[in-house]
Amino acid sequence: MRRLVRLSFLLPAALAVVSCSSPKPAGSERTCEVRGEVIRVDPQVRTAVIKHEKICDWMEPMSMEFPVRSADDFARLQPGKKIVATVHIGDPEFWLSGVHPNDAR
Ligand SMILES: [Cu+2]
Repeated sequence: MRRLVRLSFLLPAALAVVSCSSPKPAGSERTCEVRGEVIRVDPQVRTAVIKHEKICDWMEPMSMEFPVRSADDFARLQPGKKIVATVHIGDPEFWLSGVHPNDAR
């Protein structure tokens, strides 16, 4: 009987550990370099469709939409331009920063 009482105290503690470890901590964001060509931009919601090369181990080459948080970065994204940028990969959000023209080539 005494043992049962102890278990009933331990169970909620064990569940708390499990539920705390499933959402990733705030520091789990990582960054990768993005190289690609700007296809189009949407100033209303500040997103850019970029035809990108492979992005580290995160994504194969494709065209997709990236949210851009900074107005300065967004201003450097113009259709037809080749760029290098940084993608911040959070959970679940991702966004672009550090946009620069890619003059190589
Ligand atoms: Cu992609």
